[in-house]
Amino acid sequence: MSTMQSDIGLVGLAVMGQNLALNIADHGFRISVYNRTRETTEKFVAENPSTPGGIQGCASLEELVGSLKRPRKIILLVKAGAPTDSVINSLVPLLEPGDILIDGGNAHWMDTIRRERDLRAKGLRFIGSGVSGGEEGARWGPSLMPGGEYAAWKEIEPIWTAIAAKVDPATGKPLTGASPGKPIQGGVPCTTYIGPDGAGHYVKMVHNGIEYADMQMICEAYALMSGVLGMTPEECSEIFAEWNRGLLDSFLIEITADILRQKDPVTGKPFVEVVLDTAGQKGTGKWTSVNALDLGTPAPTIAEAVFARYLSAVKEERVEASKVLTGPSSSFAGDRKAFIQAIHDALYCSKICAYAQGFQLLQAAEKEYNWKLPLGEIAKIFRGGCIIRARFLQKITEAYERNPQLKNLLLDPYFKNALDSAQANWRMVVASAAQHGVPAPSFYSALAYYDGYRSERLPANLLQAQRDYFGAHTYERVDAPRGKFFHLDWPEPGRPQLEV
Ligand code: NBP
Repeated sequence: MSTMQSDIGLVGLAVMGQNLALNIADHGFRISVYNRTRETTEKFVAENPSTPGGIQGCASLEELVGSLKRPRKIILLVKAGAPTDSVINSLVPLLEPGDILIDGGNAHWMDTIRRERDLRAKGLRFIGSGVSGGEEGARWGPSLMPGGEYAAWKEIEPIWTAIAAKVDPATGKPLTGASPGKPIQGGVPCTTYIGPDGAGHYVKMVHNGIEYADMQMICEAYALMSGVLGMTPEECSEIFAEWNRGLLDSFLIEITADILRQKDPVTGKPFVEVVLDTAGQKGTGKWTSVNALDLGTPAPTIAEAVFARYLSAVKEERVEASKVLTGPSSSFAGDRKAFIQAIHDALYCSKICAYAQGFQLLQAAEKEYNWKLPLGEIAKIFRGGCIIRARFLQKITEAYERNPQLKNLLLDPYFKNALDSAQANWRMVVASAAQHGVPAPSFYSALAYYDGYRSERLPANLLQAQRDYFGAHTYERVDAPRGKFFHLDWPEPGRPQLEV
């Protein structure tokens, strides 16, 4: 065993743990690593003998804890849920007051709130840090969303800012080109202190909810190109590649262009045509939607994206239904080029709405959990490393810089103008999708959210009257102050109207 003390430790050497450990060691920090299955640790250390910082393999948690500088800092990258609690329980007796545990897994934020509170009672510090960007992000620079005690954050900040993705300060574009032992130098790091206890994991969850919507909207654009215009995957790929040079420039559009031109190595057919149309999920989109319902905040486009995956999952039922249920059989007779531009605009407008909903949810969570979330900074750290990184994020950053009190992104002048100029096309695409029977739930829902949010008066007046009628739930009047409730003594159903 080496006598040299490590800067940080890491437990859990699956995909994320191995890549994050290499990233940390590349930045000159010495790291001790431990994995429950010992062979994994031995193989990993043997395969990576020389990194700038050095990697020390540990056969036990005792050895790991003993190898660290004080206060000890240990990252957990094990399966979220019970395994995380199990590792924490094993570590607690080995630690000293002031030591810091950092959970980099996809924990539910309420678990993080609980763990932080329980560990604080034991004199230990706990950071729940969202880590976004998958395997590639972990290796070359993820977006990192840490929440917990501020002083504990200050202890890990030098490592977090070193290993995070970096963006160009002038353009906001991610800096690329890192290689083993040669990480990116300079740039603005994609990490910032998010807030107390579960705030970091909460923001990571909402990031994932937005990611669900982003992916679904791109799929709908593809469905319209193929379903309405009859375009081949290769033709769609060219359009996405072109869009990636404009306003929609983003990681997800870029990989969509790649995927659509990929051939299946077995059959030679376009790869997407041999992939079964049922989507899986790990639950963060559902958590986001459930929490939006709990907090009473509209996030319909994010929820639609989750429901779209559920609908995709009932494949056998859909195959049966397709033989029974009918739809329109209209063919497209318009200007194809103009329609493609309209799909672009519909995607852009819907994307603005999905982000507006995600950020509105963050604002609701601030009130619910007593946080002060740095919304502009959050948009900044999404610009690099993470799955939703996009040129567009720079505009959200600028919106919050212009007005830190912004109530909804739709109200920012940049986004208002974008919606003004693109909405005719957006409406046309939604109408065409309905006319051609192509399901585009996130486009529809985003448009309904936009129209609902900009409505001075919604039909909730009738709804409230219905509630008062059958349940005496009371109603507020347009000619009385808000918060003053009335009840009408309704007649029995079918009886004559009340005399006035
Ligand atoms: P997994 O989520 O597949 O977890 C596997 C790791 O957990 C292995 O190291 C395994 O050890 C360890 N583990 C388990 Br399972 N039960 C354990 C226990 N009771 N005690 C100790 N160790 C235990 O790994 P991953 O895909 O690398 O993800 C790690 C975390 O990062 C997860 O929370 C995940 O949600 C999150 N995340 C993943 C991604 C991604 O793209 N994969 C992105 C962002 C965040 P073993 O080798 O002995 O079985």
